[in-house]
Amino acid sequence: MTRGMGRIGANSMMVAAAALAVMAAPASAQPATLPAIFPAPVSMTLGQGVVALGSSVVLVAGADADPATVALVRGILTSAGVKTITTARRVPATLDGVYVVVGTGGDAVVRDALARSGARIGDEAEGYTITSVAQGRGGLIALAGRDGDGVFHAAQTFRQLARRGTIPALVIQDHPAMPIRGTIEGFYGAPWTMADRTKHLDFLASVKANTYVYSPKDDPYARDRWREPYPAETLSALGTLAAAARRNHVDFVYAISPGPTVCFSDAADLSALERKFDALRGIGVHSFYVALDDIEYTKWNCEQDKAAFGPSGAEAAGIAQSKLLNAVQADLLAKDRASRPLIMVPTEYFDAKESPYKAALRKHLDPRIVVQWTGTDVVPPAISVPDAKAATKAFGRKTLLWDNYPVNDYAQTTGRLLMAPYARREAGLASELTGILSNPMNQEAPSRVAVTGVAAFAWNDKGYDAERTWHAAARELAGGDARATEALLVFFDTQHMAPTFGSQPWQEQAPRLKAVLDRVREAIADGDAAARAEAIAELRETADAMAGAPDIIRSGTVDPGFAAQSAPWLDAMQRWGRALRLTAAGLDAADRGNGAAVRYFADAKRIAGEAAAVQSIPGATRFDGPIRIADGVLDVFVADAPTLIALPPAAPAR
Ligand code: 14T
Repeated sequence: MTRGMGRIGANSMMVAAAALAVMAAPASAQPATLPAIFPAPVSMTLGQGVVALGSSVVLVAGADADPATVALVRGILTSAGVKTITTARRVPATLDGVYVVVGTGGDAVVRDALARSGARIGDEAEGYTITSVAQGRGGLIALAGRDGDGVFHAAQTFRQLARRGTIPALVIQDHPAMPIRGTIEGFYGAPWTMADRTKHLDFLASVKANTYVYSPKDDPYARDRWREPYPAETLSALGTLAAAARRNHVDFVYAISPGPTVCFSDAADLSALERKFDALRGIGVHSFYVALDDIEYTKWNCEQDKAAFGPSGAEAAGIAQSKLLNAVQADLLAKDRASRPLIMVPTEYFDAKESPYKAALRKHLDPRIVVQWTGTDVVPPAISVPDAKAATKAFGRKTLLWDNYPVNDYAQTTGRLLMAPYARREAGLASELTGILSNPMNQEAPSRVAVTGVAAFAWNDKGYDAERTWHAAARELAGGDARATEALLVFFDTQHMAPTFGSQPWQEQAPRLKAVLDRVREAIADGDAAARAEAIAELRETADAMAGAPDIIRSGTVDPGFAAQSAPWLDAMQRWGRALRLTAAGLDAADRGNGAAVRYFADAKRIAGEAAAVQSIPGATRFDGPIRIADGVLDVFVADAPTLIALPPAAPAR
């Protein structure tokens, strides 16, 4: 636990104790408890009493409050069971009901509402303050943003608070640690569908992320045929997406990858790039990106570059790329004063080692241009503050981390979903990074497990708890249902292993399952009869949970997109669960000297064979192949089990 969380904890205990004393009288009264909010807010302090939302609420929107955010707050209230929402322009001194005030600190009604809790809005971009005070039978809740984004984030936190129906008196002060937080659809293989992307943008908003980069490697118009205009239909679909992003306070960034064919010194190619961006600007895109990863940078694509920049090589490539991108940056600003800085990923994106190429970028690339980098490797095992410091030094500016997690487009991820907690990024990185973009999986909904962690870490790296955020992601996908949440966690455990480009994985396989299987091995090897029976009983329950989880996940409580995109994994896990159940029956029979053990083990082996043969959906993921379920842990145990205990003679066949 970090120090930040500790402080919230200690505070809450003292204040909660006080609240309890005030409210102790009726037997039905629940103590006010500190809510769990993800991303973890910077600070959250309980006050005294609670505000029950009840059936009617008065909504007071500040004059400058964004109507879309106000509509969002209305929706949240309705979902929380509020039947009647009336509006007012002021809040009475003595509360005669529940008031919800929404707006920025520019509005007196908002400032006055905060003042009743002695709170004010901080200066940080995207920051917000939420206060709730209980007074008599009424209450006042203020959702106050430092800016429009801040009001929107306050509403997203309010969504989590309002689920309880009863909101404790509290003060939340919050703002992001990193200015850029989100995802880059930057993988190889089947791109997301427009429907996936639309849902993803809603999801990003819910975890207070603010950036989505469109950069699927398999969009021909963004890479191989980058000079050609988009078909009208695709362009219009991208425009719809950009509008969905805007509604969600997410910056939609369009990325182009001209590297495979570009001629850096050719004015016609600069024009082609600008024309492409102009077309996207025309449909409402205001942020742009040039990707120069995974290209050959030691030979020119045209003779003209040799004349302009000299013989090809890493340093010359750095100069040529800088020249082109600086021109693009200047064009963006000339056409749109409010345009955000251009973002780029360099050709050397996978380490922070000093090199002639990086020196050229440092020296020549417009300092306004944001540079991405993936860590100490393409898929690094961890990212530390010193790593990021080295990148700042090498690229001559704070970098925007491109985190290749949970992307599953490389050979080592064949047959896997990567659904371990987002871990091993050092607290303190916010001071060395401008932000983090996660490169997700071909599967959008399963990617949310890790991306929730990325967004929460980038929002508050010092208050981030990987494990609790992981649980929160499961709860969210399960629509708050406890049984479905547990089923998802059983599934995530079988997809816990995170490979790297090296031979050692950076996250271990199936830690929960392994602990159970280890206990069985130990009890059988060294335990007495009672210990063996207990361990085998636990194994049976674990197997039942695994065999039963897929039906729960497919039943509709969990996001249907999640079940569809993980279909072959759920199928395989169900079969593995049955194989493990038969293995438990075999061990139990053998332990009792029952000859049926042999048949149980044989059946387990057959079902395990079927489970191991389940294949990925052709084309849905990069590198098709057999689905892996807790591989190296589960398959090994099922194979080993019959050898752990002496088998009684098989029951004679009848
Ligand atoms: F630009 C980058 F930061 C980056 O990571 N580029 C690609 C990315 O599109 C891909 O999804 C990711 C994971 O496979 O890694 C990069 O692609 C590679 C890099 C390699 F070194 C693909 C194969 C490689 F051998």
